[in-house]
Amino acid sequence: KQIGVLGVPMDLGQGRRGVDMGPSAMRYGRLQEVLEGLGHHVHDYGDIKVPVVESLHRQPKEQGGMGYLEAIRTVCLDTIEALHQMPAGVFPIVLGGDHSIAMGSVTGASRGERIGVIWVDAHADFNTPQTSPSGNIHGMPLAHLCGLGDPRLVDLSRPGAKVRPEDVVLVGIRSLDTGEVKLLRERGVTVFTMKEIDVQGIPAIAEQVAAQFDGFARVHVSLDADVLDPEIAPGVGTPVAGGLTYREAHLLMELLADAQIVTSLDLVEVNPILDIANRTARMMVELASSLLGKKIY
Ligand code: DIR
Ligand code: MN
Ligand code: MN
Ligand code: MN
Repeated sequence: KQIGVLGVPMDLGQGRRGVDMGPSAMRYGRLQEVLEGLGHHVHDYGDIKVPVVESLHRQPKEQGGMGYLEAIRTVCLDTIEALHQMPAGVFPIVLGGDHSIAMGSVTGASRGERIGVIWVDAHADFNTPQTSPSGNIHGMPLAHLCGLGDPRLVDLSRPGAKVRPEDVVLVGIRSLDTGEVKLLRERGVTVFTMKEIDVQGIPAIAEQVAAQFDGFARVHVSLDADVLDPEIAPGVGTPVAGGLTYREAHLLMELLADAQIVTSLDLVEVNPILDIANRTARMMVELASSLLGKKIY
């Protein structure tokens, strides 16, 4: 494959500093060498410019992270533009940054067409500014991709939803806000919580995901590091106990690779300041290599 790597060092979508260093941490974790070792050709397009928090003036009346909405919007638009610059047929890997970058990455990867989304996360990120208890925009990208919430984040590059809620599958969920539960049910999103993973196992879930996206020209995996158990991925801003094990996470990526449906990937929410010796970034690199076809036999 031809792979295009793009860094989006965004930390405006949430409050814990350091997630802007995620792209560097995954590059230091040898993302490019590992993927080239699998026989892929990798071109790194560098980083999107993201304003530092200290340079922004927040409106005091705007609660929480909503004060950074305009800056996040601009970064997402630049991300879309950068992805559109990649030649068609390139497999984009977008390095976060917090998960608010996915409004840009998924929109850019879709190239204006129908796209399936596999959102692998402890959280659903399906809040709107109205339902969000935190005001953090990294808890809202999937809702905005589905057309819900603030029009300034919904109408990126063109008006309206970029993803149909019935084309979204959540995997690894174990923390939902009340408003999210209601919206997810109303919109008909497919949700595999940790309970379903425990009961059915990863193979049955991977099979259902592959069946749902059979025949799709574009399927995007958005991988939030906090889906992993905090014991193996401590470098995240919002850890939740009881996450995917090393083996479950790899098996999911391997089975998605076997299904040959995935056409783009985000690796987000790695926070090196909270990490132990870059463990979480290296884990994300390993998972990317499993998704991109690593086989030992
Ligand atoms: C919570 C946490 N649902 C919120 N979301 C996180 O702030 O909206 N997403 N941590 O990754
Ligand atoms: Mn200024
Ligand atoms: Mn997330
Ligand atoms: Mn999360």
